[in-house]
Amino acid sequence: SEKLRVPEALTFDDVLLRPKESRVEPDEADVSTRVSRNVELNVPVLSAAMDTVTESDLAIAMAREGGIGVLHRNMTVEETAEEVERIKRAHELVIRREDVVTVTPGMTVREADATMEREGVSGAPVVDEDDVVLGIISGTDIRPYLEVGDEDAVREAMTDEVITAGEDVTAREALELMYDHKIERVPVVDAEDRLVGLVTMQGILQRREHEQAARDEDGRLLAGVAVGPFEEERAVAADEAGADVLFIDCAHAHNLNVLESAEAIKGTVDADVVVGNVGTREAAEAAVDFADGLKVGIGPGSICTTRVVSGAGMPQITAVSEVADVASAADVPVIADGGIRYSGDAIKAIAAGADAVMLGSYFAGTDEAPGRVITMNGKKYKQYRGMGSVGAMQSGGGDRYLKDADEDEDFVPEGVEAATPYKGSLASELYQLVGGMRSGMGYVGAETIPEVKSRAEFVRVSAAGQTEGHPHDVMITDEAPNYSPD
Ligand code: RVP
Repeated sequence: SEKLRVPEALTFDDVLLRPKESRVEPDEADVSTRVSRNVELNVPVLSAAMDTVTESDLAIAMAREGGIGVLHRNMTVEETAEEVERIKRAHELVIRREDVVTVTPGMTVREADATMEREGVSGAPVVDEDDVVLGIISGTDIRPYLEVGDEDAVREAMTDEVITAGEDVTAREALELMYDHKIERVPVVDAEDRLVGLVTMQGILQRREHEQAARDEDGRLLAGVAVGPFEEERAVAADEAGADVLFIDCAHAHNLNVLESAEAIKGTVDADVVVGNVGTREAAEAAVDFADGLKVGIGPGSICTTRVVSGAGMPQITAVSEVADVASAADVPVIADGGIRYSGDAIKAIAAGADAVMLGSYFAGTDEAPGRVITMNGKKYKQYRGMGSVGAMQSGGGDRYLKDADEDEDFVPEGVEAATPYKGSLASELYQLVGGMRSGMGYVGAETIPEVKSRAEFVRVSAAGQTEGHPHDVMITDEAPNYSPD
């Protein structure tokens, strides 16, 4: 019958990248990309908005390595704002006034020392009652050279020819001041010499360690936030707290109520708004005019049971390529969300048309993910659960998978609760992921992410070819850092 003349849809294991002529050395490939119309990343990777994956710790680690973390929304709106603020405060060049430890000129040296020791700092600006910077006092470690007694006033013991910087100071200017004057901290002051912040040598060196970091215009780490399609309040709070990208967090965004609300949210915030999830050309067309990015994935997730529970879904390679056809014509970035187990899957998703990839299970076992390490049969694991699982829905995320769920109504879950092997630091996991993607770029001869999208070609893989692609006919004796046989 006509009804059964159906199109084929493919996923990761159905395809491979066709090797092509190349001069691209993997370590020279440029993996920077756009995650949304106005936000750029240095590596094309996002961490999933799930309560066992992304809170501020993991988001900070992601942005330090050049990607972006998307905060989950199983928390109050106030907590969302606080989490965004934590990300934005990490790594700031200028420590903000409220976080700077100061002393007053009338304190004794003993009192000032006690304050500095308690706060764990080795020097502090001295300010008067109007917050005007009068001097700076350094900790006991360098004071023996000066003739200062414990009961002397700070006024007598401080350096009063204090070097300060203006509010628009750059890292380079601050470093020059520090070298020229052999100092380790520079108070930042406004036009009236009032303290507005502090730049420290330690802070600058820390930033240098993370040159790859993904930052906003003010040099702060990027922050992504998931908001429910009808959660305007959370969207506004996250936006005001400084979020760079909001992700409309919905299992089926091709729902007209969801789209209308997402468009309204887009109209009220400064942050970019990525709409998802979608999985078809038609859904992409419905959102592409107002969305700053489209996120693709209907059912591919490792903990997701949407396809078995609802009977609906789209294999991910086909879903990404359908959406990308529409999005690229409108110059809107596409994110492939879910189902990525190996680095090869990630670069296949980009070859199919994505600009970046989002992963959950891959990061859930890292140190920075929420939750503790558990040991079963001598192996270490961390908890990982779908946001549509009973456990996650009971703790607040109910409206993603089940609209209008009554509190005491039974849930119809679309996800499971699971454990995933413990993996160590996020940085080393991400390094393996991006390293494998770079190798793929070498094989297809693409120097940049846009070139992967335009240049890569797929071949179809049979079941025999699929078996051939994994280690076979051997017994693995040592685990590789980027391969485990499920
Ligand atoms: P994976 O990386 O395969 O673990 O997939 C993570 C993705 O799965 C998430 O980004 C989200 O789109 C989806 N997800 C999260 N919870 C559920 C569910 O309970 N069905 N699905």
